[in-house]
Amino acid sequence: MLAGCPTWPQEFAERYRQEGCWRGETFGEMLRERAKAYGERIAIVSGERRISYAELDDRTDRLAEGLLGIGIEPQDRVVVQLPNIAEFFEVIFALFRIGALPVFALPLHRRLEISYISEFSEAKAYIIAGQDAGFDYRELAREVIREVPSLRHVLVAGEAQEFVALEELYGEPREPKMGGEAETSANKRDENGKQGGRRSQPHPGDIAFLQLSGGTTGLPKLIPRTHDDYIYSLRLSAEICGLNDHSVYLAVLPAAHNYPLSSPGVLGTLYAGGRVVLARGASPDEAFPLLLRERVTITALVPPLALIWLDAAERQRIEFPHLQVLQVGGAKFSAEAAARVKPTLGCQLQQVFGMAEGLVNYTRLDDPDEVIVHTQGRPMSPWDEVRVVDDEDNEVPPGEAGHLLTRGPYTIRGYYRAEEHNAKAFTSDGFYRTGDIVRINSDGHLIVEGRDKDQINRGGEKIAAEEVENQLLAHPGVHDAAVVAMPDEYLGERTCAFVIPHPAADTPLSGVQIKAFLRGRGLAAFKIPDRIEFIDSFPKTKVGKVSKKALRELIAEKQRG
Ligand code: J2J
Repeated sequence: MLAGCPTWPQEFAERYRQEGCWRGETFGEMLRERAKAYGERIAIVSGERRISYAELDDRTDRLAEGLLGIGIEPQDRVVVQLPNIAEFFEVIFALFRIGALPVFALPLHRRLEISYISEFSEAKAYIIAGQDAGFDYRELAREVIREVPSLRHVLVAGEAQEFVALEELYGEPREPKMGGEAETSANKRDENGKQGGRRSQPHPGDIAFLQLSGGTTGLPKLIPRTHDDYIYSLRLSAEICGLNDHSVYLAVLPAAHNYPLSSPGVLGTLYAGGRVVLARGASPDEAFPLLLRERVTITALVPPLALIWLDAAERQRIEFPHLQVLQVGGAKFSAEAAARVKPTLGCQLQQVFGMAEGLVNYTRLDDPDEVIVHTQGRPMSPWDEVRVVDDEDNEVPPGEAGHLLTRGPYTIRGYYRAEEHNAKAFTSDGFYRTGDIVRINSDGHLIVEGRDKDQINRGGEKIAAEEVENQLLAHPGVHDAAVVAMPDEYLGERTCAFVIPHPAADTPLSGVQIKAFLRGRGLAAFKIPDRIEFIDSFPKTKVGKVSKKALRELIAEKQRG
């Protein structure tokens, strides 16, 4: 097991196993079994490519062999920053088979994020697309490898320039032996259970990958997920969403996000033997033709995108006869918009309130409209424990709003190598402090009322205020900075930075200059404040802390004009 990953106490692990939550599956074996069961049926559609389960399995083996060949070993960390292309899944399944750990970066991450997570996870390799969505990842890689000595390989899906092309690592296709299983050194086992004669099979209780947290702290936190716990979460998600081998899931959100990866997402669909269609863009222009051509049955959106789709579908008077379920989550979906889904798109809405740390709540497909439109659902597992508490961790009376705490068979017990932070983010008995303010109604459904964490939820994309503040403070002309959410009609929230200029600065600061400075430092564009307000001093709370509440009110008032 990877060091620095708190896991479940033994009694909990035993219970989760006994109750059948953890079935001892691993991702590598899961794909192997699906390939046996579904062979030539299509697993992934990516652009013009249609990849069968057998081919995915085979390419995964061949890539695993290539990765082993360049020295990627069990437990090694590999930063994966790929858009929604088939290679994303070939790469992660190959790493799963080796027992190496993907560290999921978002395509929008830039030098600051990638350098930090590579360094912190001591990653050995960095896997990128050559160029995508107008951005050259090779240029980013050049900067990152200068800063991170542990990175020995940059592998490129596409034109590699001075780096190694991922395609070169795939060994020769193999003819399957009788019985359907191709033998490669990556999956061949010797009599000691070692594969390829050099390593043992990943254990279901091992950490499978590291996921990035939405974050509330100055530096991003990494979430360790095991094969057992993650497969449980996607298996249950697939069940709740009614997935089977005829389901077609359209992935429009970047697959590195927990939501499109596992709720039930791409992995849940593959678990069910269905077909995954990878979209390169989320706009109606790109997604609608795919919905029709591929006869998509289920897809997942964040609220701002759902609004765009609803408007476009109404304008175009278009119908999607095969679409059964539209999932909306990642940020609060207004009841008004929720009520438009069924009449406009002719499919069932499912609200999803989840988190990369674990707990996922769903409205069920057969819930009454009232529940689907007005609540964010209920926990997916009977073993999810949720508590709603006041500031002193005492349970609030039923129906009242409070802080949501949770623990369960797929909710982490701590972040990777973050002992000090874990002591604050988890209770002493292992409940995760979600930072969400919720209320549970009389029939057990959760309603998200707000948030007590220092984070901005920009249309589903999470931004830790402290991380942006630290970057602002690096500017010599900035004396102090406080970052808050401001209401936005379209995204729900955008980011506003209040900045106190340095008294000794000789040239006056401008917002444009500060934004350029942040971009220059390599901060992802979605974290760059949408608005910068200069201020002489911050309003304070009674105990002398910066009052973010007062700042939020100030900017909301200014917006109202
Ligand atoms: C209000 N806030 C929500 C919702 C998430 C499924 C779905 C979403 C995520 C996700 C995920 C919300 N209404 N419906 O991982 O598997 C806010 C909460 C939560 C935070 C988690 C999944 N759905 N949120 O969004 O890790 O504040 O996961 O704590 O990105 O998003 O963010 P993230």
